[in-house]
Amino acid sequence: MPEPSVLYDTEGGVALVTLNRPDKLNAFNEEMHTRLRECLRMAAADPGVHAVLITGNGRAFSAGQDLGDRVSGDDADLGDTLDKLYNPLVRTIRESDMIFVAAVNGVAAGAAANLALACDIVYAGRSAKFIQAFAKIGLMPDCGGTWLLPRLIGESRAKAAALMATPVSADQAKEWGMIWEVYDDPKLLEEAFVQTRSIAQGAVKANAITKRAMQSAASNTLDQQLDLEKMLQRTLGRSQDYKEGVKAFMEKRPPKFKGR
Ligand code: LHQ
Repeated sequence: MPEPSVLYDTEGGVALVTLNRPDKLNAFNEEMHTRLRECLRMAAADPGVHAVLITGNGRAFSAGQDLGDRVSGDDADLGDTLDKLYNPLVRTIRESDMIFVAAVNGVAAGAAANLALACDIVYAGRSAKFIQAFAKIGLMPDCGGTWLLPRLIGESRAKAAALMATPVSADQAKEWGMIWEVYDDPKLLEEAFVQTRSIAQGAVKANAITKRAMQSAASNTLDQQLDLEKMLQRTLGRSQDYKEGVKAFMEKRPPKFKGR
C-alpha cells in the first residue's frame, strides 16, 4: 500500500502532521487536501490534542498547488479551487481553538507559504525559503496572503515579495517579524516539537482565548479590544487553571493545568 500523502501522529498533546509527497516537493493535489482535512478532523476530535505541528517530508515544506493537478486547463476555475480546498484550510487554522505551529523545513512556495504563515507560530530551518511564487505563473497571492503579509511585514515588503516572487530567506523572514524563530535544519523539528508540546501542555483554555483575542485586534478599535479583554479575562479569572497557576506560583512548583 502506498504511504499516505499526509502522515499523522500524536504525542504529548501534539498532532504531528507531515506533508508527504517528497518527490513533488509536497505540492498539494486534491488527494492530499482530502487527507489533510481528515488529519485535522482527527486532531480536532481527539480531546488529548491541543496543538497541531505541520511540517514537510524531504527537502521542502511544500511547493504549493500541484501545477499538474487539473488547475491549468481551459475549464479550470481557480476561485472554485480556493473555495473548496484552500480557504476552508485557512479558516480551520485561524478559527480553531487549537494552536497551529508550522515547522518550515525547506522551500514553502505559493499557497503553501501562506498556509504556513496563517499558523499561530512559525519556525523555519536555516535553509528554508518563503516564495510568493504566484507572479511567476500569472497569479496573485492567495490563502490569505494579501491580508496577512502586509500585516506581518508591511505593505512595501509584501508588495515587493509578491510582485517579484523574490525568495525570502528564513533569517530575513525572522528579521522582518514574518516568523518567530530559525533553527539549524537538523534541529528544526525537535525544537519546534518541544515548544509545541509545551504550549499543548500549558493552559489550553487561556491559549485558545489569547489566539482569538489577538486575531480580533485586526478589525477592532482599541476601545473594543479593551472591552473584549475585560470580558475574556473575567472568564479566565474564574477558571480552575488560573487558581492552579497562582497556587503553583505561591508554592514555587510548576502548575498542573487541566484546561478548565
Ligand atoms: C512541482 C511543483 C508544483 C507540481 C515542484 N507542482 N510539481 C494555484 C492554483 C489553484 C488554486 C489555488 O492557488 C494556487 C496557488 C499556488 O500555490 S500557485 C504556486 C504554485 N507553486 C509554484 O509555482 C512553485 C513551482 N515550483 C518551483 O518554483 C520550484 O520547484 C521550487 C522553487 C519550489 C523548488 O525548486 P527546486 O528546488 O529547483 O526543485 P525543482 O523545481 O527541480 O522541483 C523538484 C520536482 O518537484 C520537479 O519534478 P521532477 O519530476 O522534474 O523532479 C518539479 O516539477 C516538482 N514540482 N513544484 N508546484
